[in-house]
Amino acid sequence: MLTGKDWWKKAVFYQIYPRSFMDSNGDGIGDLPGIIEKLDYLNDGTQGSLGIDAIWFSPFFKSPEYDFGYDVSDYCDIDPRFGTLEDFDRLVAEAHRRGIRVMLDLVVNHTSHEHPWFKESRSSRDNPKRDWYIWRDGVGPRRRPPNNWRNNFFGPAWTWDEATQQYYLHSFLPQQPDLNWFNPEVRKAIEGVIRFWLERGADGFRLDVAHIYCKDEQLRSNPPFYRRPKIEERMSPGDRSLMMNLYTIFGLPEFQVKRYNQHHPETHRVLKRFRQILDEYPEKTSIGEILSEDPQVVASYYGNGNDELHMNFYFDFTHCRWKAGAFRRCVERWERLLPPEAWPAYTLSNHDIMRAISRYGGGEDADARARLLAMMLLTLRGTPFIYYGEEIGMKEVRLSRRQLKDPVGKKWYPFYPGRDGCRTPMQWDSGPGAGFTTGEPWLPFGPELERRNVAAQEKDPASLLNFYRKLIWLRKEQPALLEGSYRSVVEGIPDDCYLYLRETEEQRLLVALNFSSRRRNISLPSQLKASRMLISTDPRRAAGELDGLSELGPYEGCLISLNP
Ligand code: TEU
Ligand code: CA
Repeated sequence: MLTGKDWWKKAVFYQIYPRSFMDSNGDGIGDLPGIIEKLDYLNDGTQGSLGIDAIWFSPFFKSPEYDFGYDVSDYCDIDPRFGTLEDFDRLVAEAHRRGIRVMLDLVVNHTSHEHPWFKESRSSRDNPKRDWYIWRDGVGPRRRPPNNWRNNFFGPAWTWDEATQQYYLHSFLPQQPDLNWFNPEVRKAIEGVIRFWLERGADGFRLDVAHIYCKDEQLRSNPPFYRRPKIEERMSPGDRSLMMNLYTIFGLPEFQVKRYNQHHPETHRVLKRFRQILDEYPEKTSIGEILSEDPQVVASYYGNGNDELHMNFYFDFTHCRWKAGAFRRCVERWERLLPPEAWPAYTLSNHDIMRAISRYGGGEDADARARLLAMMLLTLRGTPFIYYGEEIGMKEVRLSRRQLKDPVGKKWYPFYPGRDGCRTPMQWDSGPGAGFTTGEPWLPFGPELERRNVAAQEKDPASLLNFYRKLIWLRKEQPALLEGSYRSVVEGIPDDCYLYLRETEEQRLLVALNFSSRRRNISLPSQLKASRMLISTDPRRAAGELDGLSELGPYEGCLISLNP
């Protein structure tokens, strides 16, 4: 097990979506006993396993599942679909025994509408828990919503409650009422939740939408999107009034600048308090889901680098074009913006977005591209997060309207198919239940099941799975990958290649990535002498001594040791 207060800086994380990892009882839904069965696959201490060091579990707490666990009705219990608290204890013990740390998903911007807190809160206007949520009167004779805020899925952020004749706020579904983070009792209650799991063996938390806990206390309406300074600057006065008219005539309220319902300064105070709590226990960590187009804003959630969140997801890869320069600029920007002691965290996919392998077309080149992305993810300066199934090249699954489960997809289909396509069950083998279930899986399996499954890829030394395994185990032995500096190399490098150095005093490594489908000549600056190939994405290129590096094959990525 990685130990020490900074263990998470050296770790490779793996995200499990519990509904879809392994079903132990044939109901078609993954569960905790199922996950325990598969821990050896993740890390059994040998190079025959994936070798990851920590798991982030999407929520498995009690939930009516309007948003599949992101609507929690009891923070301190396991949903019976997934198991029991005893199963959880066993999961922690079995994971720790294998050196795997356990990260839980803390979903506390909102609760489920079935949470006892909300049930009390909505029971009457003078209930002591009324103020735990955000309740407001309707405005004017027609009792319109208190402001124009929209929720993040579809429609208004306010729902009218007949019984007590007020609106309540929800940044997601009406079944996900927002907690009032200005109420000290709410803060206390969530502190209790955090301590409950830390004491039960959790090693830390992923913080769901941690950038929206606190909202404008005056509940001011958001400006329409054309009020964004950048867009507005570019508009002529005529266009501006046209926009204004369109906006009022057609009411395009979805298009607004979220000025007043996110990134409130008070949220930083809440998160700093979380950090203090985590710091009371040894070796705990956190990672924030902070959504902003502006990386500077995301960076601010690190505080001074040591007093707020340990890590924040950097999501720029999830919408980066397939261009070497685009990826390089993403990384350089993040490296530049982070406070000196802040530690980056990179990810390609998660349970909300299209799988990376399918994002770039998914055709014939998809597998070669997936290998290249894997090499980048696992060699950058920072902690990599792998999404379950990524290591076997599971693809985004196209679903018909009838197959959809995610409310977001059901609402927007066919314009946006929702998030089910990236949440399909893990493919363990090519049998009828894909080794995932003996029953009917809750979502169908993906295309090319014969190839994209664990059993088939274990047998093939050239498989994506075996590439991940080699790279992850190799990473553990390279000080420059674990704690070295990062520096791009651009001189003499073709535009469609991305090269960088990872260096410590004892070791110098070069990562060379060719994003093009053609062979590329490389002329390294004279002071960089490639001396040893550690691993290439191309299984035909052997590891071993090198006398320089002069070319990269199509989509080839190489990890190379340099002469000191
Ligand atoms: O997601 C936050 C979020 O706003 C988006 O990623 C959202 O899921 C996407 O825009 C949908 O179109 C987090 C969780 O990761 C997500 O699964 C939850 O549904 C959401 O919070 C609410 O808890
Ligand atoms: Ca099950």
